[in-house]
Amino acid sequence: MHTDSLQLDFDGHSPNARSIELGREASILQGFAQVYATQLLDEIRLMSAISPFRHLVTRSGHKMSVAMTNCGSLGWVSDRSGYRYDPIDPETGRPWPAMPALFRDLAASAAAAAGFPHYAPDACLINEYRPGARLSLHQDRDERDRIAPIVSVSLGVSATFLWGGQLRTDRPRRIPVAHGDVAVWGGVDRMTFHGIAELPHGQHPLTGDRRYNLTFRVVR
Ligand code: MD3
Ligand code: FE
Repeated sequence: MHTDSLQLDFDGHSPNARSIELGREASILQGFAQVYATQLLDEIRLMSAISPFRHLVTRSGHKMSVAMTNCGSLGWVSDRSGYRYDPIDPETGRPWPAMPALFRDLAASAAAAAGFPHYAPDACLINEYRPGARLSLHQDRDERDRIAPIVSVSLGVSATFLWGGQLRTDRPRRIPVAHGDVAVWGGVDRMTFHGIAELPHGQHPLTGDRRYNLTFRVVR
């Protein structure tokens, strides 16, 4: 799609949505999720009452500054033994909350709008950023399927997305991501190094000083 300066309506989703291309199979659909934001945040609140946000520890013993929880049949977790997808929340001993229909439908329609039809994620990682929280450059490589896209939904305070290359040493581009933006990365761009710069102090009417990010994945 070459829609940089085009006004799109994405099947009536969001009248103000525009698409920015980052790579051949990577794009940001600006504002795509904006009309669903209140409902998405309500769902996050309900789910985090079942499986609370927590600061995971990496294999090296470093506590992550981003707090995380999951929904769907699998959830991403990290501890001293490494990273994995687990059907059980290790904190509660219970399955993760089910993925809400709104989440599934939004992820599938964003993927379709970006050129990936029939998207059916089995995991959704939910990240919570407070001021100062960051995610250093990494690849998402714990999923069996390394072609199916990852769909990411940004909510609340704006952040700077770091878009690297195929090597950790490639200098990243800095791309602002705002409330309601949806990013879709698949195919040749799926293994790109990426991260989030330290969240600045800011305020959003729906989230206060926080940013939330949903990342949908096809794990199995
Ligand atoms: C580009 N989250 O949870 S999502 C993560 O905003 C993660 O919380 C960030 O990276 C966040 O793993 C960024 C955007 C994203 C996700 C996966 C990608 C970008 C990607 C995979 C390949 C290339
Ligand atoms: Fe990632």
